[in-house]
Amino acid sequence: MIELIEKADISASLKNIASKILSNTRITSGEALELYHEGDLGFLGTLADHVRKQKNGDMVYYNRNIHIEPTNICVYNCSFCSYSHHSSGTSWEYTFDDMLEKIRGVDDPITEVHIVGAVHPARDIRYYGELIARVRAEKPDVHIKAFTAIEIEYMTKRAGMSIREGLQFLKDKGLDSIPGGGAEIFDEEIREKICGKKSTAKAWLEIHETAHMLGIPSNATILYGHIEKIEHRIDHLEKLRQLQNRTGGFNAFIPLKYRNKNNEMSWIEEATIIEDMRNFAITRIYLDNFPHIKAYWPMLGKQMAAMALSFGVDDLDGTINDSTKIYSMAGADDKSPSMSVDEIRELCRRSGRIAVERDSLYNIIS
Ligand code: V47
Ligand code: SF4
Repeated sequence: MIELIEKADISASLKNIASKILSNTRITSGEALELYHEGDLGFLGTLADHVRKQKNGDMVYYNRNIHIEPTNICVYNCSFCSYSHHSSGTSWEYTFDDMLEKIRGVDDPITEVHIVGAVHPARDIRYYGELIARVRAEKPDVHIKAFTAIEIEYMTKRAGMSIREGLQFLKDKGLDSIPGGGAEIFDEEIREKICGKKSTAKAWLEIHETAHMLGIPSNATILYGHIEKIEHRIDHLEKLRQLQNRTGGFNAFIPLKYRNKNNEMSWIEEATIIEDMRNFAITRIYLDNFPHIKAYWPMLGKQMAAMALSFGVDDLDGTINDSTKIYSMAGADDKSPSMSVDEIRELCRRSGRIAVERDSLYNIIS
Protein backbone atom coordinates (compact mmCIF):
# COMPACT_ATOMS: atom_id res chain seq x y z
CA MET A 1 0.00 0.00 0.00
CA ILE A 2 2.82 2.42 0.92
CA GLU A 3 4.40 1.79 -2.51
CA LEU A 4 1.12 2.57 -4.23
CA ILE A 5 0.86 5.87 -2.36
CA GLU A 6 4.48 6.69 -3.26
CA LYS A 7 3.66 6.28 -6.97
CA ALA A 8 0.35 8.18 -6.81
CA ASP A 9 0.07 11.54 -8.57
CA ILE A 10 -0.55 13.58 -5.41
CA SER A 11 1.33 16.26 -3.46
CA ALA A 12 4.22 15.36 -1.18
CA SER A 13 2.19 16.68 1.73
CA LEU A 14 -0.73 14.31 0.99
CA LYS A 15 1.75 11.43 0.65
CA ASN A 16 3.13 12.31 4.06
CA ILE A 17 -0.35 12.32 5.62
CA ALA A 18 -1.12 8.99 3.96
CA SER A 19 2.03 7.37 5.29
CA LYS A 20 1.15 8.61 8.80
CA ILE A 21 -2.26 6.98 8.52
CA LEU A 22 -0.82 3.74 7.16
CA SER A 23 1.65 3.56 10.02
CA ASN A 24 -1.04 4.22 12.67
CA THR A 25 0.20 7.70 13.51
CA ARG A 26 -2.47 10.16 14.58
CA ILE A 27 -3.13 12.99 12.12
CA THR A 28 -3.62 16.60 13.22
CA SER A 29 -6.69 18.74 12.61
CA GLY A 30 -4.72 20.70 9.97
CA GLU A 31 -3.92 17.46 8.16
CA ALA A 32 -7.56 16.37 8.31
CA LEU A 33 -8.52 19.71 6.76
CA GLU A 34 -6.00 19.14 3.98
CA LEU A 35 -7.42 15.65 3.38
CA TYR A 36 -10.94 17.13 3.11
CA HIS A 37 -9.82 19.78 0.63
CA GLU A 38 -7.23 17.90 -1.41
CA GLY A 39 -7.93 14.17 -1.16
CA ASP A 40 -10.14 12.64 -3.85
CA LEU A 41 -12.81 10.09 -3.06
CA GLY A 42 -10.77 7.04 -4.06
CA PHE A 43 -7.75 8.18 -2.03
CA LEU A 44 -9.81 8.84 1.10
CA GLY A 45 -11.72 5.57 0.69
CA THR A 46 -8.51 3.55 0.38
CA LEU A 47 -7.07 5.06 3.55
CA ALA A 48 -10.29 4.75 5.55
CA ASP A 49 -10.74 1.17 4.40
CA HIS A 50 -7.23 0.38 5.59
CA VAL A 51 -7.96 1.84 9.05
CA ARG A 52 -11.31 0.04 9.23
CA LYS A 53 -9.77 -3.28 8.26
CA GLN A 54 -7.03 -2.97 10.85
CA LYS A 55 -9.57 -2.33 13.58
CA ASN A 56 -12.37 -4.69 12.59
CA GLY A 57 -11.16 -7.06 9.88
CA ASP A 58 -13.93 -8.01 7.45
CA MET A 59 -16.64 -7.99 10.09
CA VAL A 60 -19.75 -5.84 9.80
CA TYR A 61 -21.67 -5.62 13.03
CA TYR A 62 -25.42 -5.47 13.47
CA ASN A 63 -27.74 -6.07 16.38
CA ARG A 64 -31.37 -6.94 16.95
CA ASN A 65 -33.06 -3.92 18.39
CA ILE A 66 -36.22 -1.91 18.59
CA HIS A 67 -36.52 1.87 18.74
CA ILE A 68 -39.12 3.46 20.99
CA GLU A 69 -39.93 7.15 20.63
CA PRO A 70 -42.01 8.01 23.73
CA THR A 71 -43.22 11.42 22.52
CA ASN A 72 -42.62 14.17 19.98
CA ILE A 73 -43.79 16.98 22.26
CA CYS A 74 -40.74 19.13 22.82
CA VAL A 75 -39.77 22.15 24.88
CA TYR A 76 -37.19 23.00 22.20
CA ASN A 77 -37.65 23.85 18.56
CA CYS A 78 -34.44 23.05 16.69
CA SER A 79 -34.40 24.43 13.16
CA PHE A 80 -33.41 21.12 11.55
CA CYS A 81 -36.04 19.04 13.33
CA SER A 82 -39.02 17.66 11.41
CA TYR A 83 -40.05 15.36 14.21
CA SER A 84 -41.19 17.57 17.09
CA HIS A 85 -44.80 18.71 17.37
CA HIS A 86 -43.73 22.24 16.33
CA SER A 87 -42.80 21.29 12.79
CA SER A 88 -44.89 18.18 12.21
CA GLY A 89 -48.19 19.69 13.36
CA THR A 90 -49.11 16.40 15.06
CA SER A 91 -48.22 15.25 18.52
CA TRP A 92 -48.12 11.94 20.34
CA GLU A 93 -47.21 10.69 23.76
CA TYR A 94 -47.25 6.96 24.33
CA THR A 95 -48.27 5.50 27.65
CA PHE A 96 -46.16 2.90 29.44
CA ASP A 97 -48.57 0.25 28.17
CA ASP A 98 -48.26 1.45 24.55
CA MET A 99 -44.48 1.22 24.77
CA LEU A 100 -44.40 -2.16 26.51
CA GLU A 101 -46.88 -3.47 23.96
CA LYS A 102 -44.47 -2.51 21.18
CA ILE A 103 -41.68 -4.41 22.88
CA ARG A 104 -43.88 -7.46 23.44
CA GLY A 105 -45.03 -7.34 19.82
CA VAL A 106 -41.56 -7.91 18.32
CA ASP A 107 -41.04 -11.40 16.87
CA ASP A 108 -37.24 -11.26 16.79
CA PRO A 109 -35.24 -12.16 19.91
CA ILE A 110 -34.11 -8.55 20.43
CA THR A 111 -31.05 -7.79 22.56
CA GLU A 112 -31.46 -3.99 22.74
CA VAL A 113 -34.20 -1.45 23.36
CA HIS A 114 -33.25 2.04 22.15
CA ILE A 115 -35.41 4.80 23.65
CA VAL A 116 -35.10 8.38 22.37
CA GLY A 117 -37.75 11.03 22.01
CA ALA A 118 -38.42 14.72 22.37
CA VAL A 119 -37.98 16.71 25.57
CA HIS A 120 -41.46 16.63 27.05
CA PRO A 121 -42.16 19.56 29.41
CA ALA A 122 -44.15 17.53 31.93
CA ARG A 123 -42.30 14.22 32.11
CA ASP A 124 -39.56 14.08 34.69
CA ILE A 125 -36.78 11.74 35.68
CA ARG A 126 -39.07 9.71 37.91
CA TYR A 127 -41.34 9.05 34.92
CA TYR A 128 -38.40 7.95 32.78
CA GLY A 129 -36.89 5.93 35.63
CA GLU A 130 -40.20 4.10 35.88
CA LEU A 131 -40.20 3.49 32.12
CA ILE A 132 -36.72 1.94 32.30
CA ALA A 133 -37.72 -0.19 35.30
CA ARG A 134 -40.78 -1.49 33.45
CA VAL A 135 -38.80 -2.33 30.32
CA ARG A 136 -36.26 -4.08 32.54
CA ALA A 137 -39.01 -6.08 34.26
CA GLU A 138 -40.48 -7.04 30.87
CA LYS A 139 -37.11 -8.03 29.34
CA PRO A 140 -34.60 -8.70 32.11
CA ASP A 141 -31.72 -9.51 29.75
CA VAL A 142 -32.16 -6.78 27.20
CA HIS A 143 -29.66 -3.88 26.96
CA ILE A 144 -31.42 -0.56 27.52
CA LYS A 145 -29.83 2.32 25.60
CA ALA A 146 -31.85 5.40 26.38
CA PHE A 147 -32.12 9.19 26.34
CA THR A 148 -29.87 11.69 24.65
CA ALA A 149 -27.76 14.04 26.75
CA ILE A 150 -30.37 16.72 25.95
CA GLU A 151 -33.20 14.71 27.50
CA ILE A 152 -30.99 13.79 30.46
CA GLU A 153 -30.00 17.39 31.19
CA TYR A 154 -33.62 18.53 31.15
CA MET A 155 -35.00 15.70 33.27
CA THR A 156 -32.27 15.91 35.90
CA LYS A 157 -32.48 19.71 36.23
CA ARG A 158 -36.25 19.50 36.53
CA ALA A 159 -35.83 17.05 39.40
CA GLY A 160 -33.25 19.29 41.12
CA MET A 161 -30.58 16.61 40.74
CA SER A 162 -27.01 16.97 39.52
CA ILE A 163 -26.13 15.21 36.28
CA ARG A 164 -24.19 12.63 38.25
CA GLU A 165 -27.15 11.93 40.56
CA GLY A 166 -29.55 11.76 37.62
CA LEU A 167 -27.39 9.32 35.67
CA GLN A 168 -26.86 7.15 38.74
CA PHE A 169 -30.63 7.17 39.37
CA LEU A 170 -31.32 5.98 35.80
CA LYS A 171 -28.55 3.40 36.02
CA ASP A 172 -30.04 2.00 39.21
CA LYS A 173 -33.37 1.63 37.39
CA GLY A 174 -31.71 -0.40 34.63
CA LEU A 175 -30.17 2.03 32.13
CA ASP A 176 -27.16 0.39 30.42
CA SER A 177 -25.88 3.00 27.98
CA ILE A 178 -26.77 6.30 26.35
CA PRO A 179 -27.14 6.96 22.62
CA GLY A 180 -25.22 9.60 20.72
CA GLY A 181 -27.98 12.03 19.79
CA GLY A 182 -28.13 15.72 20.58
CA ALA A 183 -24.46 16.38 19.76
CA GLU A 184 -25.42 18.09 16.47
CA ILE A 185 -22.41 20.37 15.99
CA PHE A 186 -20.23 21.62 18.84
CA ASP A 187 -19.15 24.92 17.32
CA GLU A 188 -20.94 27.54 19.43
CA GLU A 189 -21.88 29.91 16.65
CA ILE A 190 -23.38 27.23 14.40
CA ARG A 191 -25.04 25.49 17.33
CA GLU A 192 -26.64 28.77 18.38
CA LYS A 193 -28.12 29.14 14.88
CA ILE A 194 -29.56 25.63 14.51
CA CYS A 195 -30.48 24.65 18.07
CA GLY A 196 -29.53 27.58 20.32
CA LYS A 197 -32.01 26.81 23.09
CA LYS A 198 -30.97 23.29 23.98
CA SER A 199 -27.98 21.95 25.95
CA THR A 200 -24.65 23.51 25.06
CA ALA A 201 -21.81 21.54 23.52
CA LYS A 202 -20.01 21.80 26.87
CA ALA A 203 -23.00 20.26 28.67
CA TRP A 204 -23.26 17.44 26.08
CA LEU A 205 -19.60 16.57 26.53
CA GLU A 206 -19.81 16.77 30.34
CA ILE A 207 -22.85 14.50 30.46
CA HIS A 208 -21.08 11.86 28.37
CA GLU A 209 -17.91 12.20 30.43
CA THR A 210 -19.89 11.78 33.67
CA ALA A 211 -21.70 8.77 32.21
CA HIS A 212 -18.40 7.14 31.29
CA MET A 213 -17.08 7.77 34.82
CA LEU A 214 -20.16 5.99 36.20
CA GLY A 215 -19.57 2.98 33.94
CA ILE A 216 -22.28 3.94 31.44
CA PRO A 217 -20.85 3.73 27.91
CA SER A 218 -22.24 5.84 25.10
CA ASN A 219 -22.19 6.72 21.41
CA ALA A 220 -21.56 10.03 19.70
CA THR A 221 -23.02 11.65 16.59
CA ILE A 222 -22.56 14.67 14.37
CA LEU A 223 -25.30 16.31 12.33
CA TYR A 224 -23.56 17.38 9.12
CA GLY A 225 -24.45 18.83 5.75
CA HIS A 226 -26.34 21.98 6.77
CA ILE A 227 -24.73 25.38 7.47
CA GLU A 228 -21.53 24.09 9.04
CA LYS A 229 -18.14 24.26 7.36
CA ILE A 230 -15.52 21.52 7.15
CA GLU A 231 -13.59 23.28 9.95
CA HIS A 232 -16.59 22.84 12.26
CA ARG A 233 -16.78 19.12 11.49
CA ILE A 234 -13.13 18.67 12.36
CA ASP A 235 -13.48 20.72 15.54
CA HIS A 236 -16.38 18.43 16.51
CA LEU A 237 -14.31 15.29 15.88
CA GLU A 238 -11.36 16.77 17.78
CA LYS A 239 -13.48 17.39 20.91
CA LEU A 240 -14.72 13.80 20.78
CA ARG A 241 -11.24 12.38 20.20
CA GLN A 242 -9.98 14.28 23.26
CA LEU A 243 -12.84 13.07 25.45
CA GLN A 244 -12.35 9.49 24.27
CA ASN A 245 -8.64 9.82 25.17
CA ARG A 246 -9.66 10.63 28.73
CA THR A 247 -12.42 8.06 29.26
CA GLY A 248 -12.48 5.39 26.54
CA GLY A 249 -16.25 5.27 27.08
CA PHE A 250 -17.48 5.74 23.51
CA ASN A 251 -18.41 2.65 21.51
CA ALA A 252 -19.43 4.07 18.16
CA PHE A 253 -19.57 7.27 16.19
CA ILE A 254 -22.52 7.86 13.89
CA PRO A 255 -22.40 10.62 11.25
CA LEU A 256 -25.99 11.80 10.71
CA LYS A 257 -26.66 13.36 7.34
CA TYR A 258 -28.99 16.35 7.56
CA ARG A 259 -32.29 15.55 5.78
CA ASN A 260 -34.19 18.57 4.58
CA LYS A 261 -37.91 17.80 4.46
CA ASN A 262 -40.50 19.55 6.61
CA ASN A 263 -38.31 21.72 8.78
CA GLU A 264 -37.18 25.33 9.05
CA MET A 265 -33.95 24.64 7.17
CA SER A 266 -35.59 22.98 4.16
CA TRP A 267 -33.97 25.55 1.85
CA ILE A 268 -30.62 23.81 2.36
CA GLU A 269 -29.72 21.22 -0.27
CA GLU A 270 -28.76 17.86 1.14
CA ALA A 271 -25.15 16.69 0.91
CA THR A 272 -24.32 14.63 -2.16
CA ILE A 273 -23.52 10.94 -1.86
CA ILE A 274 -19.90 11.72 -2.68
CA GLU A 275 -19.78 14.20 0.19
CA ASP A 276 -21.33 11.58 2.50
CA MET A 277 -18.69 9.02 1.60
CA ARG A 278 -15.83 11.52 1.97
CA ASN A 279 -17.22 12.42 5.37
CA PHE A 280 -17.41 8.78 6.49
CA ALA A 281 -13.81 8.25 5.35
CA ILE A 282 -12.33 11.26 7.16
CA THR A 283 -14.30 10.41 10.26
CA ARG A 284 -12.86 6.87 10.29
CA ILE A 285 -9.35 8.20 9.83
CA TYR A 286 -9.58 11.01 12.40
CA LEU A 287 -11.34 9.18 15.22
CA ASP A 288 -8.51 6.70 15.65
CA ASN A 289 -9.59 5.93 19.22
CA PHE A 290 -13.21 5.08 18.36
CA PRO A 291 -13.58 1.34 17.80
CA HIS A 292 -16.64 1.58 15.51
CA ILE A 293 -18.15 3.84 12.85
CA LYS A 294 -21.83 3.24 12.28
CA ALA A 295 -23.91 3.91 9.18
CA TYR A 296 -27.44 4.38 10.39
CA TRP A 297 -29.24 2.75 7.47
CA PRO A 298 -32.83 3.89 8.22
CA MET A 299 -31.65 7.41 7.52
CA LEU A 300 -29.18 6.75 4.71
CA GLY A 301 -31.09 4.03 2.90
CA LYS A 302 -29.83 0.50 2.38
CA GLN A 303 -27.81 1.14 -0.80
CA MET A 304 -25.91 4.06 0.68
CA ALA A 305 -25.28 2.17 3.89
CA ALA A 306 -23.82 -0.66 1.78
CA MET A 307 -21.59 1.82 -0.04
CA ALA A 308 -20.41 3.30 3.27
CA LEU A 309 -18.92 -0.11 4.12
CA SER A 310 -16.12 0.77 1.68
CA PHE A 311 -15.50 4.14 3.37
CA GLY A 312 -14.65 3.15 6.92
CA VAL A 313 -17.96 1.82 8.26
CA ASP A 314 -18.06 -1.46 10.19
CA ASP A 315 -21.49 -1.23 11.86
CA LEU A 316 -24.99 -1.05 10.40
CA ASP A 317 -26.96 -0.60 13.64
CA GLY A 318 -29.85 -3.01 13.85
CA THR A 319 -32.93 -4.71 12.57
CA ILE A 320 -35.09 -1.77 13.56
CA ASN A 321 -38.59 -2.99 13.01
CA ASP A 322 -40.86 -0.36 14.40
CA SER A 323 -42.10 2.86 12.91
CA THR A 324 -39.10 5.07 13.75
CA LYS A 325 -40.28 8.54 12.81
CA ILE A 326 -37.33 10.85 13.36
CA TYR A 327 -35.94 10.32 9.86
CA SER A 328 -38.99 9.40 7.86
CA MET A 329 -40.45 12.78 8.85
CA ALA A 330 -37.23 14.52 7.75
CA GLY A 331 -37.26 12.93 4.30
CA ALA A 332 -35.55 9.54 4.56
CA ASP A 333 -36.54 7.52 1.50
CA ASP A 334 -37.85 4.54 3.39
CA LYS A 335 -40.92 5.60 5.37
CA SER A 336 -41.19 2.41 7.34
CA PRO A 337 -37.63 1.19 7.76
CA SER A 338 -37.04 -2.44 8.45
CA MET A 339 -34.32 -4.89 7.50
CA SER A 340 -34.39 -8.54 8.47
CA VAL A 341 -31.30 -10.38 9.66
CA ASP A 342 -31.25 -12.26 6.32
CA GLU A 343 -31.29 -8.95 4.42
CA ILE A 344 -28.42 -7.56 6.50
CA ARG A 345 -26.41 -10.73 5.96
CA GLU A 346 -27.05 -10.67 2.22
CA LEU A 347 -26.14 -6.99 1.97
CA CYS A 348 -22.81 -7.66 3.73
CA ARG A 349 -22.10 -10.79 1.67
CA ARG A 350 -22.63 -8.85 -1.56
CA SER A 351 -20.19 -6.22 -0.24
CA GLY A 352 -17.56 -8.91 0.35
CA ARG A 353 -17.89 -8.69 4.11
CA ILE A 354 -19.04 -10.93 6.96
CA ALA A 355 -22.13 -9.95 8.96
CA VAL A 356 -21.70 -10.53 12.67
CA GLU A 357 -24.46 -10.21 15.23
CA ARG A 358 -23.25 -8.25 18.24
CA ASP A 359 -24.68 -7.23 21.56
CA SER A 360 -24.79 -3.55 22.51
CA LEU A 361 -21.22 -3.65 23.84
CA TYR A 362 -19.88 -5.27 20.64
CA ASN A 363 -19.49 -8.74 22.07
CA ILE A 364 -20.03 -11.21 19.23
CA ILE A 365 -23.23 -13.26 19.48
CA SER A 366 -23.01 -15.19 16.21
O1 V47 B 1 -29.72 14.38 17.69
C1 V47 B 1 -32.89 15.22 13.88
C2 V47 B 1 -30.83 13.83 14.36
C3 V47 B 1 -30.60 12.63 16.26
C4 V47 B 1 -32.71 15.41 11.71
O2 V47 B 1 -26.54 6.21 19.44
C5 V47 B 1 -31.69 14.57 12.18
O3 V47 B 1 -26.82 4.36 18.36
C6 V47 B 1 -30.93 14.31 10.05
O4 V47 B 1 -28.84 10.32 17.68
N1 V47 B 1 -31.85 15.14 9.54
C7 V47 B 1 -31.24 11.58 17.17
N2 V47 B 1 -30.80 14.01 11.36
C8 V47 B 1 -30.96 10.15 16.71
C9 V47 B 1 -29.63 9.62 17.14
C10 V47 B 1 -29.23 8.19 16.89
C11 V47 B 1 -29.74 7.49 15.83
C12 V47 B 1 -29.35 6.17 15.64
C13 V47 B 1 -28.48 5.55 16.49
C14 V47 B 1 -27.98 6.26 17.57
C15 V47 B 1 -27.06 5.58 18.52
C16 V47 B 1 -28.34 7.59 17.77
O5 V47 B 1 -31.29 12.69 15.04
C17 V47 B 1 -30.65 14.05 16.72
C18 V47 B 1 -30.34 14.78 15.43
O6 V47 B 1 -28.95 14.93 15.26
N3 V47 B 1 -31.82 14.50 13.50
N4 V47 B 1 -33.45 15.78 12.78
C19 V47 B 1 -32.76 15.71 10.32
N5 V47 B 1 -33.66 16.55 9.82
FE1 SF4 C 1 -36.72 18.55 20.34
FE2 SF4 C 1 -34.78 16.87 19.65
FE3 SF4 C 1 -36.34 17.96 17.74
FE4 SF4 C 1 -34.58 19.49 19.04
S1 SF4 C 1 -34.07 17.72 17.71
S2 SF4 C 1 -36.76 20.01 18.64
S3 SF4 C 1 -34.59 18.60 21.10
S4 SF4 C 1 -37.00 16.55 19.35
